[in-house]
Amino acid sequence: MIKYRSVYVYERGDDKMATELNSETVKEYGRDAGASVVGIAAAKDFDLAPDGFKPNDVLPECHFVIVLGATFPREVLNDIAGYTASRNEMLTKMTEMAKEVAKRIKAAGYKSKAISASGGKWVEGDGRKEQFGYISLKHAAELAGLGVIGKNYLLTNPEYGNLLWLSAVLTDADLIPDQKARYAICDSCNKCVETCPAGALADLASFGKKGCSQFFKIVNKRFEIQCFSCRTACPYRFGINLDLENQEEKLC
Ligand code: B12
Repeated sequence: MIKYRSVYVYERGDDKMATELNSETVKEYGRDAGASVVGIAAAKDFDLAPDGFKPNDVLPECHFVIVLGATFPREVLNDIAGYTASRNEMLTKMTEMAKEVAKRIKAAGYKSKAISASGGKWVEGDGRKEQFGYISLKHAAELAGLGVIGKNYLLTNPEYGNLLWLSAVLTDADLIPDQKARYAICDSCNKCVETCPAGALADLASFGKKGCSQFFKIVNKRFEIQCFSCRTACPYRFGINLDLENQEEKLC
């Protein structure tokens, strides 16, 4: 067996050369690709995801989900055109990052599948075709310890608030999952729910996709996202001032 940095090269039963990956190595792949945060979730913990949207539905051999997150400048929250352009750029970047990590994992001899930041399948529902991601990236990020999902239905991270964009990589490599965050946010705060012009956050159990989608518009042949108040209304949009030594802390 040859040790190279934190990577071991060994013979697999199927005679294929494989590099033994560990969690730190794949996180390094993520950071090398440009991610600011990387977490690992176990595929078996997605039992509450609907059938068809579990990691094993996408990659049957999947054991772990590596979740990548990166942020964008706060200033873009000040105008619609800047926000839309930055969002488009970030979604492309996040997808590229996932592809890069998946490629390196594959090169090490493991199965991998990139989950793009915005792609998904179109499914009939609610009187129209709706787009669903292959897996829910924010649930994946929550399981990977990258933060908690607030009433605004967004993943909120201690360092980057709700301004993270996400992508992921599924793999059959044997990794160690991160611990789920144990702190809670929101409590009696209802700012996002009250601010949402579509009332999309009124029922926590069912996000109002249709209402929210009305703010994704084509104006003068240009795509515009005209609302992101679920992000800006949150007191923790730029981060949660947490005492991470004491994760039981309650906020808001
Ligand atoms: C389609 C889509 C939309 C649609 C529908 C949104 C929706 N919430 O369903 C529209 C166009 C309306 C939209 C709007 C926005 N979106 Co959007 N969207 C997506 C996309 C591409 C797919 C979502 C999806 O279908 N997931 C799969 C389905 C099955 O999951 P779900 O509907 O969320 O899950 C429900 C159940 O199925 C179940 N569930 C599903 N999986 C699991 C797993 C576990 C473990 C559990 C317990 C439960 C569970 O729980 C949910 C409640 O019932 C994702 C990228 C992705 N792949 O996740 C981005 C994504 C969720 N969007 C994102 C963002 C930022 C937005 C906007 C803020 C954009 C904007 N206006 O600026 C808004 C606001 C959304 C909000 N507050 O939730 C980010 C969220 C980042 C973050 N920090 O949380 C994502 C992750 C994109 C990205 N790559 O970063 N979006």
